[in-house]
Amino acid sequence: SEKEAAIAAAAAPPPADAPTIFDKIINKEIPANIVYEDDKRPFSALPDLQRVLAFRDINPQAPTHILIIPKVRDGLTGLSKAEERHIDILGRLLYTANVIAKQEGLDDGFRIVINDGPNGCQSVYHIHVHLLGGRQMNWPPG
Ligand code: IU
Repeated sequence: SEKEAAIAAAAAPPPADAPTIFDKIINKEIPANIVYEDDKRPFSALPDLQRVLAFRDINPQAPTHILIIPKVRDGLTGLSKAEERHIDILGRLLYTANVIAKQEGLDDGFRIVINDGPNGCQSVYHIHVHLLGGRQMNWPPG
C-alpha cells in the first residue's frame, strides 16, 4: 500500500556517501560534550583511519550514555558494511569503550550496543558504539 511504501522509504538507509550529523561533531561545527579524542599529533603512530572520538549522547538512555565513533567513516556507515580493512578501527572502538567505562567509573558493569539498519533501529549512518551504564540494564533489550 501507499502507507507501507512511505514507512519503508522513511526507514531506508541513506546513500553510503551521504554526510551525517557526526561529521559536524568531528569537525567541531556543532558543539558536543566530548569525553575522549585521539588527537592528530605530528609524531603519533596512530593512523588517521584508527582515530576515534567519543561524546555524550544528546538523548541519554542511562546516567552514562556515550557514543564512540571513527573520526574517518571510510565506508563504515554501519557494522554490516564492515570489511577486512576495518578490523583495526573496529577493535579500537571497543577498546576505547572500555577505557571510557573506566574513566566514567562504571566498575559494576556496562552495556555496549551497536544498532544496525532499520531492524536494529539505527538512525545515524556513521558507525557508532553506544556505551551505557550507571544503572541496572535489562535483558532482553527493547
Ligand atoms: P542509533 O544507534 O543510530 O539510533 O544512535 C544514534 C544516537 O545518536 C542516538 O542515541 C541519538 O540520541 C544520538 N545523537 C546525538 O547524540 N547527537 C545528535 O546530534 C544526533 C543524534 I541527530
